[in-house]
Amino acid sequence: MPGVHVVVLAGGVGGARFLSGLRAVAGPQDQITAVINTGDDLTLHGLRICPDLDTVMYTLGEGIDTERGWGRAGETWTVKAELAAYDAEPGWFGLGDRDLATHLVRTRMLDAGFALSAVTAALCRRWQPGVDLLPMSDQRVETHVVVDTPEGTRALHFQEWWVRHRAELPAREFVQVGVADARPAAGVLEAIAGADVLLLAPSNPVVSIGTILGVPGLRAALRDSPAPVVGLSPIVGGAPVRGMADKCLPAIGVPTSAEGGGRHYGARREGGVLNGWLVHTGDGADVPGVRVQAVPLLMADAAATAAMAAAALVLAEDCRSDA
Ligand code: FO1
Repeated sequence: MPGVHVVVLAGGVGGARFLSGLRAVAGPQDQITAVINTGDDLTLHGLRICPDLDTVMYTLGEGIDTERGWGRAGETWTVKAELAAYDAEPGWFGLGDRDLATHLVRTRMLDAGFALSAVTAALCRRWQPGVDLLPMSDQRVETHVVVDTPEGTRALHFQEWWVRHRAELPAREFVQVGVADARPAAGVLEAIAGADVLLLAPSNPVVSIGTILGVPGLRAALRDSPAPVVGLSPIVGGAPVRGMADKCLPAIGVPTSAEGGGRHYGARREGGVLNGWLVHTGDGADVPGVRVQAVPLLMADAAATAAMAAAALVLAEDCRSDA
């Protein structure tokens, strides 16, 4: 049987876990392309940091700190302490010594003129993630969060909102700075056009999947693809499994529910992107025009995550017969 090409849109921690489950159920002939959110990226101490790309690369490359879900296993923080000794701001974003090597190599290659997609491929030669790892765009897109502060309305970089303020400042709006001038990264449109299955990982629908779908041309590529599009709900039982989707969805007027998420992505036949929507067992979701199925969606361990990925592929085949 010829291999299947699965293209997955994903963010960081949830996306990385899901991709490891998908890789586990893929056959040797199958190909997986991961299109990763870069709206969380930031420049600190002169270094370009790509949290979601690194989380996926480290997770699939077996180098992730599984407790934190980000950064390297066996990490040390000597440079961080030295920076603090110099009062070198910001101190609220933890850069580990091992992790710094990734940012140094990435920044050097970007400064030499390599596109982020080429830099990512070079870094993956070390990590061998077993999937083709692509940034959503080779142009810089940065998510900023509009919040009210005692000093007035401010736009914070997503990382400052999430890491420094733990998303405690109510988000009024999310703005993807630079997205209007961005284009899908090299290889992204080709992968989507050649996909047999398209999946939206259980990542944040606003700042991860939403940011990817906001790159000009990307949403249209999904809709024009002959492949079925299946999404997995990141909201289980009315709350996000991890992360801050519940702090993001109200800002765009979407209920924090499996149904809200599915309706937000929308049915393909009505201008949205979904053919199928996987929700957690027990979560109802009426999403007109979309085939909804309930399966366990808690990525508690490798077996559960693999079962989720397999269910997504089965639903995609059911949807193919719909198309
Ligand atoms: N998250 C934190 O909560 N605190 C940190 O100090 C922190 C540092 C950090 C460094 C590199 C990296 O790749 C990720 C890091 N993260 C940290 C996680 C990051 O905020 C998230 O992975 C995503 O951006 C949100 O999904």
